[in-house]
Amino acid sequence: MNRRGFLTASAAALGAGVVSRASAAALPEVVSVTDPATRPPLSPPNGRPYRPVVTLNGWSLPWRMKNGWKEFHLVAEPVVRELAPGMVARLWGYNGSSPGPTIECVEGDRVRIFVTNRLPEHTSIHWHGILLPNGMDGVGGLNQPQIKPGKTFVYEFEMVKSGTFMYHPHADEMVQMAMGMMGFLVVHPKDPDFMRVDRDYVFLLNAFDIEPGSYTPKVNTMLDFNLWCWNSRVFPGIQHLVARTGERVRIRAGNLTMTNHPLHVHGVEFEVTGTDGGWVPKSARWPEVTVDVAVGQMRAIEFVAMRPGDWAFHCHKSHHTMNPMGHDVPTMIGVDHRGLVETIQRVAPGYMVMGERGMADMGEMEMALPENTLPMMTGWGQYGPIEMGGMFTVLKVRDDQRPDDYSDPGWYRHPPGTVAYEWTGAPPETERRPEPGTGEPTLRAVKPTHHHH
Ligand SMILES: [Cu+2]
Repeated sequence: MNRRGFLTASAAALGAGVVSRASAAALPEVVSVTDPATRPPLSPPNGRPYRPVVTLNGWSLPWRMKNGWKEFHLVAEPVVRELAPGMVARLWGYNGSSPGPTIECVEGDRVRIFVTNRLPEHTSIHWHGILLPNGMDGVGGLNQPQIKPGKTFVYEFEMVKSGTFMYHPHADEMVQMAMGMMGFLVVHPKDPDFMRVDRDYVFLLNAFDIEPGSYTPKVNTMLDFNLWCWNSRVFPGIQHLVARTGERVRIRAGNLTMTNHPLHVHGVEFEVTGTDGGWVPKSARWPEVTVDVAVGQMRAIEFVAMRPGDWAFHCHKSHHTMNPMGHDVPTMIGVDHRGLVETIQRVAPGYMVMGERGMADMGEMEMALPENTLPMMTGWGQYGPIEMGGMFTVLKVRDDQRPDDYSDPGWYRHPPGTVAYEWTGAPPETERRPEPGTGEPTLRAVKPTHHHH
């Protein structure tokens, strides 16, 4: 799916799937995108120049300039979102999408954001991390009256500092965030060379609880979510990231789930260069390969893509790299249950238990699943099933990826002699286990150094 629909055409074009609805009043037109393809970076047609970001499986909201104000129009509404091929969810979002479109502007911009509510209940929008007048902060009841269904409110403020921010409702929050209402907000530096990178990816961490076979998230779930998403997508539905060897890459992730996510990138070492509080000074950075993004936090990481390859990029909580499974599945490792399962399947087709050899069998098993349900572990690589779901994707670094080309280069062609290979000599002989107290280090005993041929 990653090649499908990723448009490399002119940067300003939003491409197929974009619908413009001319507004009767003087409101800015409503731009709506309903398919989950990653759109190319939206180059600014006017206003201050900046290097645009790429939203994974998302897009940036166009604006209009009016008397020196940058005007955006967000519409809160029910949406249908494909989480990965084979599953769609009925969510709430903005302008046809969940998450809503990314809003990009520049330090010093005066911004006017119209928010129209097409939900069945009231809402509001909070601009997470933005320094603004108190009455624009969007906490319903505290800073403003709620936006009733059918009404439009206007937010106006100046972007006083650059950085990485988010927007989300501060009204019936548990329901509205559980339904997918959120979006990314990037304020670019006034000086385009400040913190300049070659590629700048953004996405939100979000989670849903959708029963296998159903379409709508359970909104009273507090912790026990079963779909762990980046921008309301799960592997293998999450866009791959691409970079050219030697390029400087930034990835910004904001966490609007109810738990933390240790994000782990293979093949690089990175530094945290920004939070939702601002940019991190050079003297305060250190090398990392995993960064924990806590609830309500945003982290911007930067690295130089040094080594070509297909590098895994995922949350390090292993249950977050899986799609839904029954919670009552017993561990059956070591149990021979073949006869039993066949018997049960005669009366309950589709019945299964966790494999006696672990769960890897499920990566390639064609199981009978309820409709609109994803396999627990899925996605194929060039060597077989990847056995992942949820918060997992691939960072593809290539020597020949052209600058500003975001198209998928396919799987990495490993140079000969650089792939782990099978040992075809004699299998190991029985290992020696020295008696305790013999003084012989255990470490030596497990080394296969005493083979007789
Ligand atoms: Cu996680």
